[in-house]
Amino acid sequence: MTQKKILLLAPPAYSLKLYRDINPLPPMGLGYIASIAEQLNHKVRILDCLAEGWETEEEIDETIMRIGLSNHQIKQKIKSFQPDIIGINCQFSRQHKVYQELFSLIKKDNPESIIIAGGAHATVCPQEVLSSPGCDFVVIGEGENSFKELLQSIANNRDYSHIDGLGWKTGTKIKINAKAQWVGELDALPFPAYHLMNLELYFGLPHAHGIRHKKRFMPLVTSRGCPAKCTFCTANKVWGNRYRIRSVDNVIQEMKLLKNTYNIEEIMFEDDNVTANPTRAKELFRQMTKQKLNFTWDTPNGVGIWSVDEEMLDLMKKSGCIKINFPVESGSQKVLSEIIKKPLNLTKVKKLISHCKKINLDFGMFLVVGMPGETLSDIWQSFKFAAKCGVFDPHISVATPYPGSELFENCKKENYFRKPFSFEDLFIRSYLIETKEWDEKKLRTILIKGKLYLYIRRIIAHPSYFFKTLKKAVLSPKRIISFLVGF
Ligand code: B12
Repeated sequence: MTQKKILLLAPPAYSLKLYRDINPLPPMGLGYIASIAEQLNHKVRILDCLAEGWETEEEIDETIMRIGLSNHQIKQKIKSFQPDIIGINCQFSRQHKVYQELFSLIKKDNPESIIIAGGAHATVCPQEVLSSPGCDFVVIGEGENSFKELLQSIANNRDYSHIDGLGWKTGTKIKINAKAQWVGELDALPFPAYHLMNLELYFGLPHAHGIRHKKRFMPLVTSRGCPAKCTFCTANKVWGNRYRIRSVDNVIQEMKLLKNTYNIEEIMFEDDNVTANPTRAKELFRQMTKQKLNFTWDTPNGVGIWSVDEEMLDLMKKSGCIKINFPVESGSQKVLSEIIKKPLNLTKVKKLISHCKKINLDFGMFLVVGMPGETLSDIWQSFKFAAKCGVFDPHISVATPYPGSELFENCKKENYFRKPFSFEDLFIRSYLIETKEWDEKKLRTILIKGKLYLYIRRIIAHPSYFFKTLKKAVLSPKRIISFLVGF
């Protein structure tokens, strides 16, 4: 097979100017497909334009800036490597314009190169991505097998039209093979190509998908998919409908690589649901302790609470877990079961939180408000539920319909979008929808009232908190400003 030069690229990103609502993280998806390309003996490089250009801001308009390498810098990097194939990670629908920009920019200077898009956005909107000038192929969902077959076809000048989950162009027509096949045995996959990532760029950032506690941290993915089918989530589009796990041995091997080769001290499990198979999860945490891996770790995406019990919490704590997030989403069992469709019984949550307090394991709670069908009194129940559990600062998102989710289809069908849908609006405080129960104003009002209620409940539970915040405010007025902005 002819050896090709392959550049895998994580694009720059648009962010709010007010505060950076994006942060760099070692690009795991590109790491996996880079390893596949290396197995085929291609010459591979990974370029993370966001991390490499983290200090570079370009003003786009009054509210938006672009962070990352400039177009000129990207062109220079491409020129110096002269790749035959360029793979682009198109992860966020909100960033779709950056992807379009890159396709055109790269193709203009390198008309012979082949441009392949993959990632969560390319998965849910393959037609839109492929219709952008410059993009030659789209790989839908889990990328390893389709990418491998595509590289083999390109290198051997063979037909690729049979490849599972592949989108391509013939003249002006777009063809898409639906994604139907998934990796059967995750242990058979190579580890991500960490050696191709400039890891020092990420180390020491205070925020990387949540607060980091140690300088040298890494994301790690031990399973794919989630057995739940929450209506706002699109995880199943990328990973299919079956929850698949890596074996404990296989994960421990990767952990040892991270520890011994890269001196990693902290791990963030980026699984959609690391505990969904409790037997495997418990054994993993047992082995992390037994083998003295000594990682600090957390689960920024939260875990399926239904799969957690007190024994699991003990094992987590013992193996280095620093914080567990409970994605409760709603304090109304009706909303949870009938609207969000999460298989969680709320009666479990309070008991687990009490146990966290007992063993001194920090915890957080995720809530989502503004699901169609939810009433203002349902939303209020969520605030009350959080307070009852002793969680006074839950992370509250406003329901946002992402393409590919059941929620998105429902909002389209029932006309819940309050203005024409635009990819740019896809972030958690964009108030994209309204129903007959509420509109943006009512949601904003109830959010402020809810936060105030939780603040007061906190002071009732811990009167010293009031004096602490007062002291902090006097010592650092900046804090009081950010507190008010938070409101
Ligand atoms: C880590 C993460 C983040 C990090 C990203 C850090 C970074 N700079 O990359 C942070 C915290 C910043 C983040 C932010 C947000 N995120 Co996020 N995030 C994730 C998460 C949990 C993990 C990504 C990951 O590493 N996966 C593991 C790797 C192995 O999978 P992968 O990247 O998908 O790669 C595979 C395939 O996609 C494919 N592939 C990927 N790239 C390529 C390229 C080529 C060429 C090929 C062939 C194949 C290929 O092959 C890979 C191997 O199979 C995913 C959920 C998930 N489980 O994937 C959500 C996810 C990507 N995020 C999502 C969302 C919605 C957001 C936010 C909008 C939420 C918000 N707070 O508003 C913001 C957007 C930020 C912004 N301003 O644009 C959605 C995206 C949906 C969408 N269509 O936009 C996801 C899919 C979650 C979900 N279930 O809905 N996120």
